[in-house]
Amino acid sequence: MSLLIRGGTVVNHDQTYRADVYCEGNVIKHIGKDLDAPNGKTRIVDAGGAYVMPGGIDPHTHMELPFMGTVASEDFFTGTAAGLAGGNTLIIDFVIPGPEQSLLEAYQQWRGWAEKAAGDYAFHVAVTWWSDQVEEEMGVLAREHGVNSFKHFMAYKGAIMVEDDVLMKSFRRCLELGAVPTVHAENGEVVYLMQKALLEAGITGPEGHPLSRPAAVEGEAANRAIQIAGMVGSPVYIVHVSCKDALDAIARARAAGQRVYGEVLAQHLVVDDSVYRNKQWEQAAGHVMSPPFRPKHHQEALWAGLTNGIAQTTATDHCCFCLDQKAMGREDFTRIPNGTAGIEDRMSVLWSEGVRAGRLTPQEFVAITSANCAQIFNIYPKRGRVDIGADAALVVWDPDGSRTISAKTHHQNLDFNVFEGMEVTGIAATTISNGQVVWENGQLNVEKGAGRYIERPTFPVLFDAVKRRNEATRPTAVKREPSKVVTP
Ligand code: URQ
Ligand code: ZN
Ligand code: ZN
Repeated sequence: MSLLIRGGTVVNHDQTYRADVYCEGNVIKHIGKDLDAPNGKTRIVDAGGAYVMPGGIDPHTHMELPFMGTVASEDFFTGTAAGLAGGNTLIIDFVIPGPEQSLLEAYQQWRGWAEKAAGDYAFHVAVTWWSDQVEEEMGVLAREHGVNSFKHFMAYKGAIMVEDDVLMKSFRRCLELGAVPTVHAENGEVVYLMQKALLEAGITGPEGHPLSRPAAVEGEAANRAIQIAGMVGSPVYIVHVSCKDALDAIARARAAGQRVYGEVLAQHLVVDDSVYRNKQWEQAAGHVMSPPFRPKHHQEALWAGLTNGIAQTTATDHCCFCLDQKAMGREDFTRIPNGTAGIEDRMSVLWSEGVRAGRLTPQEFVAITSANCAQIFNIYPKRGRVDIGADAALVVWDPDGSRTISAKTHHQNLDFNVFEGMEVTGIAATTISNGQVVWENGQLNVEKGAGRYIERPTFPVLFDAVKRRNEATRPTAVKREPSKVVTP
């Protein structure tokens, strides 16, 4: 199958130029002006002056996640398909082993679930406990299965939360393997105590959720993870940074030369904590996710973080629970399954509130929706760039197209949308995945199982250098004369 995208303007994170793009199978073969189709079988896509960008990469999703006593309603087929409708051509989802479950066994479980995917996928693997077996299996996953990132939850006490000792051991192991440790940074102990106090005070509704996990809870944990990574010498990637407190911790570390990355969710950029005071329980509960939506002033800090490079990637933490699932917490907000959706709307929200609003250039848009993530997780320029030899995973982006976001019309398997009613400008006109047109003229043309697992190699060069530096600065014991003190 060959495909020729004509009449578009190629936008990469570092260049913009008018060119046609010719793909054969899943590879971009030629880029240039006025290309001809080599034969009558080539599919022509008329870009009509729109932008031709690398397909979006969402580094944070949870399709069909078993969590808080239920299973997320979005599965790998419907979720990746909804992403394709929004211009997203790769997700990095999470394998989250149960208590003392083998990481490899959990990885095989998730790989099985993902076989139905319509779009491409990769996996971070969560370290939810520690043992010699975990240490060993991290190596197998890194060497043999293309996993170069390991997740750590500092929240969710009594479920998947790990303590500082596991953070340190796992960060050391990541450094050894050349893998990136990532963290959900909230102080799970403090959240647990604040939840208890709120319930005892009779606050059982969704308004209790943000009260139990204020920005300080995230700022402290982000700083702690960063300090531990600093002592180990590993990089660290903070997922869903939602507040200035966490951004400031990242900024301090980056200013000191530490390799720290920050990820911002599209939802946290435009939704604030007033949603939890909605008189309608469903409207408030539908917004329960962690970290929670914050007071509005944090949004400007997050936008600033994306434009000044303190944060590098955007994501959605797409983790869907329908309202009847959210109702599990009707009498107790701590039992409301945490999670919201965003995979279909992230790129339009970022274009509309970022580029159209004058905060981001089109090249910066490509950086934060695709290229930076591809570089951090070591799949650039195969992904994250329109270039010869790169994957034919592209989006023809219509900068002037507009749509109104609604659960009534979205392709996500969820009866709620945190962007409900939002009019966005900037839409995916055509999405190409694995060299096939999978979205055009508002229609999905997807196939169950067409999505591929994308392996992500580890970073030996960079990490070996860090290990050498660690070796060179290893403290040594002071050599002393025999003590003169006579012990009784
Ligand atoms: O914490 C996460 O990232 C998962 C469990 C999704 N839920 C959420 O509220 N963010
Ligand atoms: Zn999280
Ligand atoms: Zn998550």
